[in-house]
Amino acid sequence: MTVTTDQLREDVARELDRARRRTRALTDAVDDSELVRQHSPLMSPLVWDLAHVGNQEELWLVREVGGREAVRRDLDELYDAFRHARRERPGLPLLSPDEARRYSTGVRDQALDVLSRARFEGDPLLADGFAFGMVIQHEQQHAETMLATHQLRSGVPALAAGPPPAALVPVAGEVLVPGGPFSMGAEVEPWALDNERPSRVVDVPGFFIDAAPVTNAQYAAFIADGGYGDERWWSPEGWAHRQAADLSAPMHWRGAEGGWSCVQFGREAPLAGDQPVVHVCFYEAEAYATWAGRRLPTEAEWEKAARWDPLTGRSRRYPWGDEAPTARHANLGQRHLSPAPVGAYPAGASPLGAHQLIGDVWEWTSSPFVAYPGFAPFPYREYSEVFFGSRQKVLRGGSFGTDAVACRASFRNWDHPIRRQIFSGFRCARDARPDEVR
Ligand code: AVJ
Ligand code: FE
Repeated sequence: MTVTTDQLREDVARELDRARRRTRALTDAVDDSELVRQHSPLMSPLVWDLAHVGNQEELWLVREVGGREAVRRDLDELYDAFRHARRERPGLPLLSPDEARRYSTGVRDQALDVLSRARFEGDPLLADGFAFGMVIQHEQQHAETMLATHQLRSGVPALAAGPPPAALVPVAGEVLVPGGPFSMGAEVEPWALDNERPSRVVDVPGFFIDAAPVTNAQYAAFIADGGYGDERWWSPEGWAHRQAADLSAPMHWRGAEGGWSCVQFGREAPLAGDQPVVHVCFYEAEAYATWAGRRLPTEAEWEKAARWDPLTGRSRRYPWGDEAPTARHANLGQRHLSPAPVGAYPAGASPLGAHQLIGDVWEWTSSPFVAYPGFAPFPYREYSEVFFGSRQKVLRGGSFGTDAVACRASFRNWDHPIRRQIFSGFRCARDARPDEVR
């Protein structure tokens, strides 16, 4: 990056502050008794996330970068995600909400002092402010996790936001992505995480991908056609899970055929047919695609559709170019508490005409989460490496709950194929026949 040290410091301080305001908004929205409660065995109590983001910031910015004394070494064990599964976290002797707030604020004061003295040279951990960027993305990732916890909570609604923008253009059908090589993975992305690297050239045969994510109305047609009862559309594992978990509609849908509503952050409303479907697991996405005579895109296909510029052959940072996301480009950053209707972001479309690849819903791909060739863990194995080969699936593109700082067209998310408490949707793809590629 060609920014001055002062500029970088200013950018980092602003992003740290934005992340903390988001954390505080999500945790101040409910009273303390709710912060310590577990709303689902899939999720931590919010008070755990609150102190965990502070603990990671202490480990990386205060101790590692700053070379300073521990603030609270005794907390490392409690807030280590690998020591305690989420379901066990409410039983731990966690900091109280006030203690957690004070702890994270104390760490932040020290991190800002470390920032004011940081040199950003020599040390790869500090180049372009990477360690700060990593901690900022970490806090924003937990902000999305905390938003998913809010979605699982019952009781009086605690969060509010304006409705998403209306559709501006009609978007339907599929777009052809011509076959050929493209550069996959992060090249010049200063805050790209280890699993996005190294970039390499991948040859992707021609394929078609949907111009938009699958909508609620489209998904309801699959249900109406008996999709959940027809084993033909499901993979063997998918069918076994569909039976065991008794799936019959996306999570948070209520009612029945013809009269669906959905519950979002404690408010029930009629299902918006033109919004991307959200809260489906990988197996549901896969079954829909098979029913539709299609398939899920691979991770490489998704990234080529999102980044490849047919005019220059270059890979962009985002579908619309290299410019950071704004409110015109994508539904990101918890500005709205739902996906936006298909067609709401024409300014965010790719050169080939694929819309809403970034924002709205995370999109399941058919690819397992594995290392790119030449991968090196950086700076810690537990971010990505320990999850490679764990049969988790890659999701791409970010959701309405994802912050822009933790979202780009090379960004890789992953989860178990049964998970649907996350803001997950999908779009379909298919091979191009030889006569279709010319
Ligand atoms: C990349 C979203 C799968 O939440 O498990 C947070 C991000 N890693 N703290 C997760 C993460 C460590 C991670 N995901
Ligand atoms: Fe974490």
